[in-house]
Order: sequence, then C-alpha cells, then structure tokens
Amino acid sequence: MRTAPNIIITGTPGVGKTVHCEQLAQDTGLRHLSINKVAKDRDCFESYDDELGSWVIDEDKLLDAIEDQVLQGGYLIDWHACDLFPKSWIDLVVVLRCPATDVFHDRLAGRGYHETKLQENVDAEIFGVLLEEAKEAFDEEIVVELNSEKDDEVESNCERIATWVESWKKNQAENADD
Ligand code: DAT
Repeated sequence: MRTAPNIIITGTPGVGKTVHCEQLAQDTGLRHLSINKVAKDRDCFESYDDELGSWVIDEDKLLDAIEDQVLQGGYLIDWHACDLFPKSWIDLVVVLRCPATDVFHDRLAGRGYHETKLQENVDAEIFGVLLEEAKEAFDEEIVVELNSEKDDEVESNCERIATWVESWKKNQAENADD
C-alpha cells in the first residue's frame, strides 16, 4: 500500500504544469516526475512529428521506465496526456486550465511555438480536450479542474492540493491501522 499519493498534473502545454509541480514539490515533499525529462533520459521517443514539431512517445517503454518508482507512491506526474497511466497507479488527477485565450496564446507565442503547434494547443485548451480525456480515463471523483491563469492561482491551487495530500495520508494511515 502506498503511504504517499501519486498525482497527475496535466493540461495543455503552457498551462502551468511545471510551475505547479515545482511549487508543490516544495510544499508537499512529493517528487516532480517530468515525463518529458524521463522520455529524453530513457530514450522513450518513437518518432518525430514534422508537422507538429514534437516527438511521439513510446508509451510502453515509458511506463516500463517509471513503473517501479511510481508504484512506491509520492510522485507528481507532469505530462500533457493522462490516459496512458494505469488507473491503479493514480490517486488524483489535476487538470490545469487557462480560460483566457489571449493570455494562453501569448504564453505559447513567448515559447516560440510555430503557428500550427500554437493554434493546435490553443484549440485544445478552448475545447477542454485534456479534461475530457481525464474524465474518460479515470473515475470522475478523482479528477479536479483548476484555473491557472494568474500568478496567485498557482499559490492557491498548490495550497488546495497540499491540503488534499495531507488528508489522503491521514486516511491511508487510519486504514492501515484497521
Ligand atoms: P507547462 O509545464 O504546462 O507547459 P509551464 O509551467 O512551463 O507550463 O508554464 C508556461 C508559462 O506560463 C511559464 O512562463 C509560466 C507561465 N504560467 C503558468 N501558469 C501561470 C499562472 N497561473 N499565472 C501566471 N503565469 C503562469
């Protein structure tokens, strides 16, 4: 049984996953698991999508690479997809959102995304693609949607998640005693 939870922090690229995970790692002691970094370090890329200018991941290879550590619990899994992770690994799915399209557009433009990739991500955010994916892949009661438009929301979101982590741990300890 895990003594610390595994949380997926997901959302369209640029929505704030990295800033949330870094803050949350400090606040909760959970570890930031950047899937992008694992895929690079462990060579889990399958092919390059020229049109989108991004790599396609070998999901089986990636899951093999992280399984042993994730099953121990205590990870913040940072990735712009969530339906590849087995349900049994995951205790909470946080979907970050940026409803202000102009703010979101400027963030992605600041990253130097080319037009096709930028527009695809803006559309995905408008249509809530990641939220739908999360609700289909996991039980709806473990899926939480949080806004990440302004600076102070990072703070309040992280406080909320940290409170959830504490109560999860308390429940788990009580169940272990039973
Ligand atoms: P992701 O990891 O989802 O791709 P990020 O954490 O790198 O996104 O954030 C992208 C940029 O947007 C970065 O410059 C920080 C900024 N940002 C993210 N969330 C924000 C928020 N809630 N308020 C203000 N800026 C934010």
